[in-house]
Amino acid sequence: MAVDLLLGLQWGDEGKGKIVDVLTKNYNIIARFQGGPNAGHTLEFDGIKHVLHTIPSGIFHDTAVNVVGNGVVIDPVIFKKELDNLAQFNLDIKAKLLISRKAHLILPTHRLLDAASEAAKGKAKIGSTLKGIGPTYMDKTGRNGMRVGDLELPNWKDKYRNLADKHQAMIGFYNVDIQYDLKELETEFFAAVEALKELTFIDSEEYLFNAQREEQAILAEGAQGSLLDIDFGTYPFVTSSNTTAAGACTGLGVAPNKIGEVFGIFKAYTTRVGSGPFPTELFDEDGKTMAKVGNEFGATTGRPRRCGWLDLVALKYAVQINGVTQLMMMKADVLSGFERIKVCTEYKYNGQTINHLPYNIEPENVQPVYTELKGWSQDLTQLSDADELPAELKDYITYLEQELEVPIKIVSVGPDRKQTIHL
Ligand code: 2SA
Ligand code: MG
Repeated sequence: MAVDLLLGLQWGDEGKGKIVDVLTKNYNIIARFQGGPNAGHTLEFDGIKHVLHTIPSGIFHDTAVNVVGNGVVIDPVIFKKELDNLAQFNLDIKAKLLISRKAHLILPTHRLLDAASEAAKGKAKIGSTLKGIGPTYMDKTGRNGMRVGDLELPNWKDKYRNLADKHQAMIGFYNVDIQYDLKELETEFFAAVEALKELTFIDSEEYLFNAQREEQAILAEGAQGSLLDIDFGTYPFVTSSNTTAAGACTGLGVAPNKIGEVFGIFKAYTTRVGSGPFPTELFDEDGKTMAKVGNEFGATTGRPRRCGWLDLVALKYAVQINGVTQLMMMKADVLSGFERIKVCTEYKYNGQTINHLPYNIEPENVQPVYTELKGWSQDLTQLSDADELPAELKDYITYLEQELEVPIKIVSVGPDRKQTIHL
């Protein structure tokens, strides 16, 4: 049976967590394939809001097994906090949450290296969540990393010590003032590792291969967004993993010809948190309204998110790179009350008009060209049926479907599980 994928088409925070939770009833297995605790996947139901960082968003359903794949990087300290938050819900974690032995570990010194690297960059900083993501993936590709499976070896602490000592020397190299108490961080880390070792470690590629043979339905859950992809995003203002569809193959061991549906999630407008170019960014009242109504704050760091109109040039690029087969439009309710809805259809690029994403999309090179559509004033948050959507929103949907050549299958009109309209 094919493996379906769900991923973000913008700069993250599209609402992947919510949709995975909505779709989990159709799947036996939900598997995260990249990223780590830099992610903040928010789910809301029964009046409670949950934020997950490393644990897949199917965890609240009794029927699904959740797999943390080899492409993910795990910080035991944050993982333990996530587990502690879940303790009150009586989930059978040992049976329902399986961890790949090949997933890499974020050490306390990876976090310190992240902080040192960002501090050394000054104004040019990436705007990292400072969770140690970049340094951990650097150790992975540099062939120095520690993996979950190492924790099963008797000498894992020696391996840890060697790597942590090397990191400390590297922190010195940055020549920035980073205050830390490594002893304290290590005590916390070692305690968290013991909690992690209570969980079930698996050879996840083998597990998922067998599951496919047994006709189990698998959904791969992406983190961050396509424009943060290490290869195809707005480099260097990106994260350190492949957030696009190919990342699910390497991050889970799923063969490319075994990928089924590719669900692409996008907001009805655009947001970005952290540094980097953002052609449709708004600095006016419209942007402020989006931020306020959309409650646009980072789910991991609490940082305010930058807001702007939908960028169709960038969205088309993401649809192509991922081979998206179904679209899901999130936060349509946030646009209620705008008289006109703007969509960026082209860029003015060094005096020319272009409709693809160029190498450099810094503001001095790229200015957005907009098309305007009529807005709607109705509150959408109580709607549950596609027929009830205002005509102007239906027009917006039809317009985007024509431009992107992919159907929009879900419109989300609020954070709750129930505020989901199937088209
Ligand atoms: P990192 O932490 O080194 O991977 O950061 C590199 C860039 O990737 C961005 N990034 C994100 N963008 C949106 N959402 C993310 N998750 C959190 C959330 C973010 C938060 O769900 O809100 O709470 O601030 C996420 N994770 C990484 C990051 O902003 C950098 O631009
Ligand atoms: Mg998020």
